[in-house]
Amino acid sequence: MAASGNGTVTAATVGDEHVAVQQLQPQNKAYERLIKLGTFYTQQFGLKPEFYVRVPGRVNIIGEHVDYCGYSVLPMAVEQSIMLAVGTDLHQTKLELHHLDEGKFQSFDCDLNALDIKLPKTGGPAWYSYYLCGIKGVQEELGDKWRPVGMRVALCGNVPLAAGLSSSSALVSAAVLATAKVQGMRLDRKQLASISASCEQYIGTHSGGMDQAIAYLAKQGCAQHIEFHPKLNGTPVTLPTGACFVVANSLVQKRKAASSDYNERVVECRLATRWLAKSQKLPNWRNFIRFIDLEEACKLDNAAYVQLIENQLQKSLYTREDVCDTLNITEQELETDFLTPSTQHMQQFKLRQRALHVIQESGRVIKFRQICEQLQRRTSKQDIEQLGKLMQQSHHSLRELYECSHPDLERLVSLSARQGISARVTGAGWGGCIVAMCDSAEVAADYVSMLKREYYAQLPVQLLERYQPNDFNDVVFATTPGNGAELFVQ
Ligand code: NG1
Ligand code: MG
Repeated sequence: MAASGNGTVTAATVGDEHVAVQQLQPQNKAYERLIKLGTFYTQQFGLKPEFYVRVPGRVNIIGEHVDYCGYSVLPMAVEQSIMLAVGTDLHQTKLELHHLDEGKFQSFDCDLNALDIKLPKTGGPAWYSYYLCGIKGVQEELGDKWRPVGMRVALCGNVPLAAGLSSSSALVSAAVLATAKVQGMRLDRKQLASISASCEQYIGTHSGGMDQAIAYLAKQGCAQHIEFHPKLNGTPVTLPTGACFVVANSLVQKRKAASSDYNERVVECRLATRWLAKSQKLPNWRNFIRFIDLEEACKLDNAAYVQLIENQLQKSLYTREDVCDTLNITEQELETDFLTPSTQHMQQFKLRQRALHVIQESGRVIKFRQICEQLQRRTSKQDIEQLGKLMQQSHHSLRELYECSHPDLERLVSLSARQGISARVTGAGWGGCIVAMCDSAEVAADYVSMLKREYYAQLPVQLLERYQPNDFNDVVFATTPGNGAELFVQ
């Protein structure tokens, strides 16, 4: 049920074009956590919250490191989420943030007239910076129409941090939704997703829009094929009947915003695109930085694109000099036009490997979706095996060509393979989680027990102590596709 403008309550489904305001009810999945957060809000501010926001994390089934090149991805929302309890104060312009986990996340406040997202040289941004990104995104979207309004916020989250499950984007997207609501904007899901994707870049990561898109477009029961080009679109994809997806956290944390690995890959993709565009003698080759735009301009199919890369990018390592010579740019131009603040140190570029990964991975996403659609009409064991193969190929490519795996992720993937289960790193990598596909809930249960025994029980004692009481259920779990962003009133 949802409240409409005049206060009456009308039926609404999550996944509508806009985010409907729902009445918070005991049958809502997140009810208990939201009520607990509401109580915390009241303790902090002495008032009741005006509304609640819930934004989920996500697991990407296939299509890794392709979104920033314009290619489509296939994620689903997980149950874990970020939640906000929000109130406003029209008489002032202060933002106040209180995290339920006060020990870990210190309270924060600032004047909304002086928003300042600080990016320290080392250690990565403070937790509340992600919230500030969201506010800044809405402020820029509204331009002259922006009026700062005091916001009191209590928040909590159970998306594992720095684990490739998109805790950062869930927080940014939640901040965008809350701020948009306070500003009285029309809450269009695609528009909010785009604002959230652009403003997360204030954190310094040149990411694509996958996480923010699924945060808003997810629907219970299916994954989403998310396309970014020519415009943002989500198509529900029904996963094979019986298939059960398991997420396993390696417990290796990777704070992307505190390292340059991610942006280095983005830079290499942009340089490779420009290089290939020039090789095709396109008159406007200097305009290309995304693989997908070149594909369109040259009308390349996936196989022809792979061929082009193999012909034009033969070296396994390119130096600054190679790149500058071919692109007719000076080193200074390389630094200002291609290298981001965190990647100024780059001396060598693996253009061939990165390009091959992106183009082949983009092909795997399309195949994965096609097979899922075939499986809707007829179930075939071969098709399911084919999906597993695509996941294995994706992982292999991320390890060998994109170099974003980690020894502990490799251990998880090998243990999976030994049990006949296809698994791959999900999210940006270098740590974080794997996602595995099992044929049935029973197979998944066996698989989870095996990982608990063979991976988690072998962890160093300090870590073991932390997880034993709850049996690792928070770090290795089967997951089903949940809803995207939700807004509640009580
Ligand atoms: P995670 O793993 O959630 O940090 C990142 C990017 C995505 C995408 C994946 C790799 C952000 C906010 N998200 O996700 O856009 O590029 O890596 O596929 O940086
Ligand atoms: Mg993230």
